[in-house]
Amino acid sequence: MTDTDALRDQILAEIAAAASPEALESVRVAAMGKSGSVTALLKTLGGMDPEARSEAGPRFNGLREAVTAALAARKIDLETAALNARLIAERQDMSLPAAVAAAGTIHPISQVMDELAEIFADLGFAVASGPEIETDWHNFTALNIPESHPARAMHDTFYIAQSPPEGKLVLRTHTSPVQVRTMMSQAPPIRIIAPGRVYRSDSDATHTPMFHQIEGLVIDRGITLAHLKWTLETFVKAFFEVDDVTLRLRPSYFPFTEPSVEVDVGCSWAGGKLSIGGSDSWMEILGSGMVHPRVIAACGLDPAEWQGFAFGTGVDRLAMLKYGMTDLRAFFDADLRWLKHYGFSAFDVPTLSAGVGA
Ligand code: 2NL
Repeated sequence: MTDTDALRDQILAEIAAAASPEALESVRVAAMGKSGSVTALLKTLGGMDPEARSEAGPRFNGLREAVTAALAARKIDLETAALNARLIAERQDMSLPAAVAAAGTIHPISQVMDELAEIFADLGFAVASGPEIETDWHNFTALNIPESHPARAMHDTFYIAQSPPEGKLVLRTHTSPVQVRTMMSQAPPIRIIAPGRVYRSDSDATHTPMFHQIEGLVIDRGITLAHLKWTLETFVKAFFEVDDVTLRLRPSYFPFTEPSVEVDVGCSWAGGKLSIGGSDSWMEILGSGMVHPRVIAACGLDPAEWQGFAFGTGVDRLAMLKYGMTDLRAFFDADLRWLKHYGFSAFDVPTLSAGVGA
């Protein structure tokens, strides 16, 4: 055995014994680095006579190639082993459930708002929103309720004490100012619903100082009471999931509509339980009418060219009628047991088929 063979066997044994990429790198530097053993051997070729060099050259190069190949092979082995170890350590069980069940529930008011948006979106209505602190002009004056008009007192308004001199600020008493703003900023035709919080200074078993309202507005040419009746009928059928609804339109008065109608839905109380449909009994569900020409003019449109209808109702009341709650105040108590009982799953798509009538 030559010295070269002995050196090769020693280096190959060190390579085989290297247990980590760092250890392998130390072996490589000790053999092939600038002052490594193989490098030193190769350097001696320069000082040999031609005969000795032609014998030693192939032997030394054979050594270099064997060491290079063994280093490369061991490097791959160590990298593969490291990757396998990592894959085992970071193993994920893909069959485990993605998440634990959500603890919270969707509040019935949010659910009903989603249902309403869904129903009216199908009819071509967009959802509009606006500020909850309003000018007295947008909340009252534009709606044909002038200062000193008794209708202002009807609304139990919360006034903001620090109002600017150019006009009093109020907490909006209805979502009508959203529609006023839409008429002033968008060209007709307009088809919108305006759901949201409204405020009135009133508090008992059936009134809370903050409650939720939804109003709807259509402005176009040639709009009549017939369009209003069809729209409300289609809405009530979809919301209460009944086909044989009967609506009763009663003459009424709102300053912002002329004529004004209150809308009752036929229902029955068989077995002490409310069900929508038929005409045994009547339940008032909406106020509505043809938008007053003065309101159209106040919003900058020509009432000779543009007509429309509007309606408004309480979201909290609609939720109670559909899902069977009896006390309005419980909506705002944040009682977890109530929310678990009446709330909806966060993963529910707002379907129209979860009500007591389903
Ligand atoms: C009700 C009645 C109603 C309207 C709201 C309205 C809005 C504009 C113009 C004309 Cl911008 N009208 N809204 C019309 C009739 C009735 O609400 O009982 N709400 C709880």
